[in-house]
Amino acid sequence: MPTTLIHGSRRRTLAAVVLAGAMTTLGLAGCGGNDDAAGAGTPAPTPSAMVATTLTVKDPWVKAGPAGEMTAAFGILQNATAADITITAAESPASPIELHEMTMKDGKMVMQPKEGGFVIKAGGSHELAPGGDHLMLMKPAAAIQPGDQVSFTLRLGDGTAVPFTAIAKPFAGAEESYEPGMSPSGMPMGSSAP
Ligand SMILES: [Cu+2]
Repeated sequence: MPTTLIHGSRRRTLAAVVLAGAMTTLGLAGCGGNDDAAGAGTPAPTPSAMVATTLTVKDPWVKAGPAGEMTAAFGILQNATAADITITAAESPASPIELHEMTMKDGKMVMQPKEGGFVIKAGGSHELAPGGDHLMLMKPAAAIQPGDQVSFTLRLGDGTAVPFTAIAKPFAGAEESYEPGMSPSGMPMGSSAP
């Protein structure tokens, strides 16, 4: 019996110490400010991790259009690294952005959010083009005029941010009302992408 009591009291002491420790940590996190918050979010901010990601966007452009109307951004995503890169999300001050793909549904090409994001194979490239994968500007806050520079940030699977700037161009084929007639064979135009 005495042994049990000792064990019991030791447990309580340990628990109290652990609890005190947890409270101290909580207190620090609450008052520590931005340094703590930033450090907690990034597992290992080593310099090598920063340069390991080399994703570039070649010839980026965005379809000019009026405020409030969906439009899309395109370009060629190039992966210069030896590992596949996944783009999980994109942002822009100009509009909320979604990653979209075109798919055949009931004999018609329609667009939908891309499950799992855009994957760019190691050493490869992935084209975002009208009729294929694209960055959808869901609701531009202001009109996008030809010649405008629109900034974007791609979010990669490892949390890396890849900023790029696209130039606005007029484009006759309305991405969001894409019809199979645009391609003579009726094949999805995105199939020409590598
Ligand atoms: Cu779309």
